[in-house]
Amino acid sequence: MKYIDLRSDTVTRPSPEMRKVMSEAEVGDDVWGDDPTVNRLQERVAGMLGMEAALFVPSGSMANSVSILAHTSRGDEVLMEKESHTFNYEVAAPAVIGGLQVHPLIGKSGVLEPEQIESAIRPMDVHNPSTKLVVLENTHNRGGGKIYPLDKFAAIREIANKHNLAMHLDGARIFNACVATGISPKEYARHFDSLMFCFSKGLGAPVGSIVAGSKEFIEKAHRYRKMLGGGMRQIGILAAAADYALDHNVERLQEDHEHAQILANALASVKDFSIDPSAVETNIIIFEVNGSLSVQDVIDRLAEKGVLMIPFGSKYVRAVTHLDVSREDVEFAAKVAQEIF
Ligand code: TLP
Repeated sequence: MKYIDLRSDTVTRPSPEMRKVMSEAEVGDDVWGDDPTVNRLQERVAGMLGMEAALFVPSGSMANSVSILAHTSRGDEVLMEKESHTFNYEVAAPAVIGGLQVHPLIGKSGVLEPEQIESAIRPMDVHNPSTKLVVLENTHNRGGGKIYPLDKFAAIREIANKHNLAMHLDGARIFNACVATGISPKEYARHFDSLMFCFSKGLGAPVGSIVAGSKEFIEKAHRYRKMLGGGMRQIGILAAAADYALDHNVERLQEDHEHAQILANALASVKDFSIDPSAVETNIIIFEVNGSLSVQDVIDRLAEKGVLMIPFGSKYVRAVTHLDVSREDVEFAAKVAQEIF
């Protein structure tokens, strides 16, 4: 049976064209700084983001971890949103590896108000941890692909400047936000000390994320990447896929957003599901399961018909559109959901 895999945009497979550029990539030992394809990619991304330097890392989780470590010292406090990826899905790395205290704040679809940040900053006192860093997420995964409004970043930046805090953006899906709003990656990055994004999600590369910031920040992040076992060797083959993804797979994210709308509208017509299609801003669809149905029932019955989604907490299901899912696939998934529920 053909499966329409909407579990995540991480499930995309490299296309034949992407595999071709990978096979032809010039490589060297990247731990020695010798891989020309990696070096070119890092320079390209730093330029795109208006940052001094960038560092290729194996995963989005490592990008966030090295960034959080590079901005802080043991015992510091980090502010982040309660539903953020860094708080929920990174195996408590800030606490375990960084010796940090995470202070989660409750946002609306992942978006925090500047006043919430300001009132969470601890005053200097012998009793208190030092608040050092704010981590934000755009688009927001558990917020249903919510785009963080740019003016909120600007307002939070002002507060951060006043209190000497660093700001890191988990921009795993930053290009979804850019394509949906027309705001450039540089315009988002301007408000942050560091920004990471993933090549391995909607951009369709098999592996890799990148983090950008000042030269000094990247030097620190580089040491932490080595400490965490992320120093890799002839990875020009991966950087070539990432470079190809930037050239070919950014603008087309708009299609994924259109497909998400088709699916969200269809799901909204199902009696036992609740979803507001106008809240679906990019490629992530989260809907609530009501009545006597359990989330697992929904997942299982869809899977029997070849449509894969994942549970997102006890009452919600997540579907994500991406470049390996066509318009026909999405229409089929929508029809299946409408027929069986
Ligand atoms: N997200 C994955 C899962 O881990 C939930 C997914 O399927 O959506 N930041 C954000 C906002 C993410 O969504 C993810 C991955 C990461 C960071 C981590 O990236 P990886 O998986 O490369 O470590």
